[in-house]
Amino acid sequence: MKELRIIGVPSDLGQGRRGVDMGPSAIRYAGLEERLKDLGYRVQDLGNVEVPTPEMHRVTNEKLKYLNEVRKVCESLYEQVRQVMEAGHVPIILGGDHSISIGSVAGVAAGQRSFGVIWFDAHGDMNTEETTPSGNIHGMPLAVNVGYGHPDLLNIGGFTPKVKPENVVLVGIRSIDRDEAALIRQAGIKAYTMAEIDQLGMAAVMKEAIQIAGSGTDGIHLSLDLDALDPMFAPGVGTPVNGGVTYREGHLAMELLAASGKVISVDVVEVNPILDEKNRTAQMAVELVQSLFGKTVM
Ligand code: NNH
Ligand code: MN
Ligand code: MN
Ligand code: MN
Repeated sequence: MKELRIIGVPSDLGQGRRGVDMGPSAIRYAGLEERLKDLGYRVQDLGNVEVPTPEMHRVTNEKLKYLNEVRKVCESLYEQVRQVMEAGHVPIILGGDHSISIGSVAGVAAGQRSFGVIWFDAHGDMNTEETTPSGNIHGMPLAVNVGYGHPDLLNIGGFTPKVKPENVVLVGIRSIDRDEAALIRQAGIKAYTMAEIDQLGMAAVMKEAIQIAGSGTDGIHLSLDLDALDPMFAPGVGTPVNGGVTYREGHLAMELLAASGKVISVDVVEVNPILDEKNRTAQMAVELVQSLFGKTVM
């Protein structure tokens, strides 16, 4: 059985609302390590990557807020994830806002020749400096991972792109910016909207998603943005969008990924304890990760 390694990244540099920097603590407090040990895994928590506080820095580029700081955090995370991958273990990266996935996917790419990505999110995260409505880098990580964006972000790890767009799938989207939609199409990334999940069912969508990310590759990285879930089940996120993935749909998706046996790494991001209700969203995150690592009823 694979060994699991937890890495916390307490960053809120990539988005506008404070609090998501407390995500790693909230997810740990919800019992992540113990629940994974219950499933029979050997688990080690490697602690947190060092992250600067936004108050210590000034925004110099309104279209790429905290670019330098985000880059540094992602470089440290890249290094850690690469080492975990090279040791043959499975990294579980706890955010933090979604900008950290620039570092985690870079690390996975360094340790794994060929892989696909399933990006579970209400948003596309396919903005660039040219298309961003907010200047927040958490709206850009998927674009960077497939090769679009600022050179400072593309160059993390010294190579780009990190993953081939034909092995990338978006699942759960329902809030896409206009010019962002054009880039998703141009890149050729398969995207399953909530409407398609309604029509086809989550089982069929995940079957196709696993096919796209997993066939002809050596594994799948799951980037799990908790705002993919409906705010009813995950209220503690910075940018909630109604009409999301239900509790059971979320678990079904994770269960199908577990059954595929292809998951090599995972990000769990955007949990904001300040906006949460009694740590429900962090608990939801832990439950989803349990399903992802094989928890079944009996
Ligand atoms: N698309 C918007 C932006 O780029 C919002 C992104 N927010 C997210 N992404 N939470 O997952 O600013
Ligand atoms: Mn070891
Ligand atoms: Mn996201
Ligand atoms: Mn999102």
